[in-house]
Amino acid sequence: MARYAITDIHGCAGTFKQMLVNLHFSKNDKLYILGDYIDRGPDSKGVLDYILELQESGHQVHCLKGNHEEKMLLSRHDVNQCRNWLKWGGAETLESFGVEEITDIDQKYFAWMEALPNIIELPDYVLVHAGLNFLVPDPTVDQYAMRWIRNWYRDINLTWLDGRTILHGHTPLSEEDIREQLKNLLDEDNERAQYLDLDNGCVYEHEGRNQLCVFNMDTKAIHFLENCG
Ligand SMILES: [Mn+2]
Repeated sequence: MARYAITDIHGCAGTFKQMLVNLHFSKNDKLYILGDYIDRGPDSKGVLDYILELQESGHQVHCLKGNHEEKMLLSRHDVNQCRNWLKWGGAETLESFGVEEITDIDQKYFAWMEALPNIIELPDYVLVHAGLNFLVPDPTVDQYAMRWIRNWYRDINLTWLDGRTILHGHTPLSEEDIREQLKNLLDEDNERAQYLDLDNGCVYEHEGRNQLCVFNMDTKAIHFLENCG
């Protein structure tokens, strides 16, 4: 049994599926996905369908809500939100569903997204999409920050964290920067480095990005898979 974390798939269904093949992902394993399943990439519908299929067949896939899911949910009833969402990669999402209007998408996808939590707390990990607002005494109160916050590492409250590690996505990093964060995380003398950003910008065709990153939460090994969609 293994526990894995990945994030920010952004419509890269082919890469996501290949990743699970490479992991030999089975019903004995757990997969945590930290949000942003959709937008920008070529097959957002394919990503959602695959996750739903895995969950329905009894695989342990636990999903968080990302800011892109929030934006899509808001776009159903708000013209201005929808205009922004289309520019943020929502147009590609509509295309993957083969529809022109967001209201033509099957309700089951919205119901699934609406039910997603913003945080999963485990004995050894805290999982969020973007990060935590440590400027308030209890960071679990600020649910908005969990989906949107950036540049929050300096504020981490180690007392609240209580020895756990924060895994998140949302801010794309190069492979080199992710490996550096992991090195700091594993360095016992570096007690403030209790975080790991797993977003390697799978959907972005930049040097050092364009890969899906998976973290084994038990062995603490990290693997990168080049976008193959
Ligand atoms: Mn995001």
